[in-house]
Order: sequence, then structure tokens, then C-alpha cells
Amino acid sequence: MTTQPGAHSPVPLVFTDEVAEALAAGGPVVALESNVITHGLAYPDNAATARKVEEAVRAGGAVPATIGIDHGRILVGMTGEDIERFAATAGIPKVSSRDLPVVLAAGGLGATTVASSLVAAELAGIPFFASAGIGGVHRGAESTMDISSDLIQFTRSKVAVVCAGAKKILDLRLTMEFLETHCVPVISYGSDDFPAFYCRSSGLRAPHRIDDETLIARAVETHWALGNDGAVLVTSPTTEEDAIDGDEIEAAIAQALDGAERDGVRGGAVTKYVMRAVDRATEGRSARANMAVLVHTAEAGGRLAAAHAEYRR
Ligand code: PSU
Ligand code: MN
Repeated sequence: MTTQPGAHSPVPLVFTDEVAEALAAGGPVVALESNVITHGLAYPDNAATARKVEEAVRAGGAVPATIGIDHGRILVGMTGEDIERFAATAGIPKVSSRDLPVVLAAGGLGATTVASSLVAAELAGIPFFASAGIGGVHRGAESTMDISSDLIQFTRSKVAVVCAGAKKILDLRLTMEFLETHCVPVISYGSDDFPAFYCRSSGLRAPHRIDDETLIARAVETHWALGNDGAVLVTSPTTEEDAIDGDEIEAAIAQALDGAERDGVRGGAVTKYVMRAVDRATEGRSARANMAVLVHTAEAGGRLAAAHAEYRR
């Protein structure tokens, strides 16, 4: 492990040797979030999936760097023991961008969302990040104003984000509108549509489609060369055989959202509550599709990061 204080930052970053070496050599690295380990799935599926996700990044041709908060330091890359510790420890807080300074200052463990993982990735000099489902504009946001910080962070962090779109439980039309308003490029890799997590399509057309990895790398670099300091979203749908039919799951989602409303679940707790309720309603089918889409997206992230590192040489 190497600890780097960071040339321009007092925030301690702790790199695994493998990640430090890859970055020093200009090799491909993919940053990964840890909130999906602590909040997205239950133990021991979460630990097994986190390991499979890391293997998938490697299969794609890159080095995985799972991000987490550990006693005032940002982990950039986790060991097998770290992953097991995050997966098995109950009560690790979900840390989004605004929580990051407080949790780092106070010490203790923290699980990073997409948003806070992007903050860490940029500090660490990692230009690629992968997660199955980004946060977005929640259904009913007209009155709740529940819009994920993930979307705001895309306007601030210079990192390419590979994902399978946003979760089906969100308002995907409004999520796409938000991304457009905030000038976030959205590139669909290998599909015409914006995917919806474990569903291959949200029913919405993506603004751009590119199937060639090198061309995606070039579009990402061009966005930054144009003076933009934000993210580029690259979506990749899950496979046919692992996908869930959108209509099939809609009733379970509607019911879960009603349940959240009835139980007074608010803010950051909504996503986990609704995802788990849908998993119960589908007798684990959505949880299995969730694990599959995580692995698939990680593999696509590895492949795209590898093409990007090659392009930059
Ligand atoms: N994927 C899941 N479950 C989750 C998340 C992803 O299957 O809980 C997390 C991600 O970490 C994402 C976060 O960044 O949800 C967004 O939460 P919010 O809407 O509160 O910003
Ligand atoms: Mn929210």
C-alpha cells in the first residue's frame, strides 16, 4: 500500500500497490463505488458480487480501484480483506459528495456513492469509473425535489462514467432532461436506447450511439479538450439473457414506491428501501439481475478504460 497525501490536497489517499503502479505507468484503471456493496445488496451476495465486479474489470483489460472511506483516508483500491470488511460490517454510512468532508474529518468507515467516488477518482487521477446504475431524478421530484447528487457531480468531476443507465425506479425521462440541461454528454455504447439498469431499454432513445471503443475514448478526450471539467456518461445495456422485461417489473416498483411513501422513507434512504422491496416482490429475480448488470457494466468499463489508455499513449 502506498499512501499519497496528494500534491494539492490534504486528503490522504491510500492506493493499493497495483493501482499505484498502473496509474504511474499510464495504464487503465476503473474506479468503483462501495455504496453498492454496503447498501445495494445483502451479505454475502454483496461480497461475492464485489469480487466478481473486480474480476470483470480485469477481464475487460483494466485494474479495478474500489473506493471507500477508512478512518479519515480515502481507499483507492481495496484488498480482498477490505471488501469483506465493507460487505460484512453493518451500519457503514452511505457517503455522498456533501458527506465526504464530514466523514473524512470525523474518521470511521464510509461507503461512497457514485458522486463521492467520482470526487475520489478525480483526486487520484483515475479518468474512468463504472457503476451499474447512477442515481437520478426520482419519480415525484416535482414535489419532493429528490434529485441525486450523482447528477450534480457529473457537472463537476472530469471522469468518464460507464453505467447501464439509471435505475428503473427513477423518472428516467426527467433524468435525461436534467443531463441535457446540464450539458452532460450521453453516449450509448452498443445500443440505440438509454438503458434502465437491469432492463435493456428505458424506452428512451439515447442522444448518441457509438459502438467503437477508440471513438468513445476520442469523444471523452474531445469533451475535455473543449474546456469542459465534467463527466461523460457512457451507457452499456446488460445482456438479453440477464435482463428483466420493463413492464414485468413496473407493478412491483409502483408498489414499492407506495410503500416508501406510506412508511415515510425520505432522502438518501429511498433507493435502498425501494430496491429491496422490489427484490422481495420478484422473489429475488431483480436481485439476480442486479448482480448480473453490475458485472456486465464493470466488464464494459474495463474495456473502455483500456481503449482510452491506449488512445492517450
Ligand atoms: N445501485 C444499487 N443500489 C444503490 C445504489 C446503486 O443497486 O443503493 C446507490 C449508488 O451508490 C448511487 C446512489 O450513487 O445509490 C444514489 O443515491 P441517491 O439517489 O440517494 O443520491
Ligand atoms: Mn436523493
